[in-house]
Amino acid sequence: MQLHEKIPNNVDLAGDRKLQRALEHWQPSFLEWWKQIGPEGFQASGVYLRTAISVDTTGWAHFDYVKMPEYRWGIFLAPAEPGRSIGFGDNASQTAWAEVPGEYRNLLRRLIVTQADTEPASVEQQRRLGRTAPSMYDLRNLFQVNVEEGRHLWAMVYLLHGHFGRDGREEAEALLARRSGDPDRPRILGAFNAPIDDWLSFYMFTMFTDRDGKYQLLALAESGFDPLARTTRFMLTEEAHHMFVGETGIRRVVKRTCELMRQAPDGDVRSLGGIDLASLQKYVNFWYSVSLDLFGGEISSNAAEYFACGLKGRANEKACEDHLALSGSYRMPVPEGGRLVEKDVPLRNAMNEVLRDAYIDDNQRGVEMWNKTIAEHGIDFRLKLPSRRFNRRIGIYAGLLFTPEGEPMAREEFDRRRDEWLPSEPDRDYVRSLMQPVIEPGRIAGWIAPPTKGINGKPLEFEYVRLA
Ligand code: BYC
Ligand code: FE
Ligand code: FE
Repeated sequence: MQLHEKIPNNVDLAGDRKLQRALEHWQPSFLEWWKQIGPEGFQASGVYLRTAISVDTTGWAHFDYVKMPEYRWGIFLAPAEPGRSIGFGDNASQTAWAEVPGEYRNLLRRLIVTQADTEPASVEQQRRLGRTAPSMYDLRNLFQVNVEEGRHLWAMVYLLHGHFGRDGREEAEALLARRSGDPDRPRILGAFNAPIDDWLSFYMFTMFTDRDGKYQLLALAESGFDPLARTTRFMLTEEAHHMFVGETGIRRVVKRTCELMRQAPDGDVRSLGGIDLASLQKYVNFWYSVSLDLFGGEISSNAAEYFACGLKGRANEKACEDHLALSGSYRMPVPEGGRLVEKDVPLRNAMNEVLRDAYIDDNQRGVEMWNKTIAEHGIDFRLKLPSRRFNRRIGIYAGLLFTPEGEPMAREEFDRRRDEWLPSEPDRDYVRSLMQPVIEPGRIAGWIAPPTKGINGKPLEFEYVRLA
């Protein structure tokens, strides 16, 4: 463990002078990017942050006040498993690769660059949220997520510099040059170009979009390219907190809404400054569907190739029975002439869909927690995940129209009912109107309930951010 170097790491960076120099050269560009396009304001404030200092499952995190630009972004790989072999695909049982196999170089680079690109993109998307935080606790969580996404970028840039030579260095530069939402040089994947300028969207993003991160990282943690498997395995430990922020954030909004519903004589929570459950459902519909798109097409030769080569597996591949996936198939409803027809797709080509299934189940569990809160207040309303076909832009359902229940429908009816299902401009304006900063320690905005506990055993009134 080399914690006190310029770039903290557990990969013996000092033993590879060339790589160390390359990364130390990239570091100022990263910092320049962070200052330019990272969190707006608060850069001189002390934030009570968690910093990764080891990869032990216990005690890997250290909490203290840090100014964000001084955060110790480090490179940490999960410990090597001696004798690890590739767990799936045509190369199954071969020894896992410590170096990039020449024939897979382009495929691997593409996977790593795509993963890498999402990390700075999310920081850019969230950069203005600090100004409207509903509490100091939430403000701190936002910055925690932001610095860790920065570290995830470091994790991928380490792979690019360490294993892809000059191309890798160029890709690492390009990662700092693309910009979320920029029409000329956008981020690679759709959802990472949508602005996140209200806190409800932030919780939805950390619930649904960071969870795509979890499943993509689980699939990459199975990779035959061992450095990728090890780095993503450690990233997953940080990811859990991001999804916690989203899931509990929405749960707190739900709770507050329910309290207000019982206070408002006619149940109109907007008159009391709350977010109505119908609007929450629309935000769920939007963020869930754009996040489903991140899994790629239902029928994908790219996915088949990644699996065949042993580059990207299924989440928890070890629990699967057949690691070759050559004989199985996956039955899915495929649009044909305005109808849905059940088709059997060769399993390898359906790997994106297999991963999406695991993701959907995981989300369902979260929705049930929110519904428990609603039920506890005696309110007859349940939040639902819409059909996976609803509002899609990628894959076989893209460009077609479906109800939230997944039934095909005509354009005219969809247009008429759109605002029942997706946030309308007035809905967004209303939610934005609630975004007034509340950052005195211990205080909380009126549209969200306080968290049930603080960070790292600290009380809610703790000064999580020392404003400068
Ligand atoms: N937007 O065969 P197809 C995270 C492209 S999130 C735009 O259907 P494939 C995080 C695709 O590139 C996790 N384009 O899909 C979360 C292809 O282009 P070409 C990020 C898209 O390749 C929160 C074409 O459409 N990690 O960590 O099997 C905060 C047809 O492709 C999209 C990864 O994504 C889209 N949504 O699957 C911070 C893991 N989807 O070849 C961080 C690495 C597809 O025609 N990436 N396309 O030019 C992958 O595994 C795959 O690239 C994908 C796409 C699953 C994304
Ligand atoms: Fe990340
Ligand atoms: Fe994340």
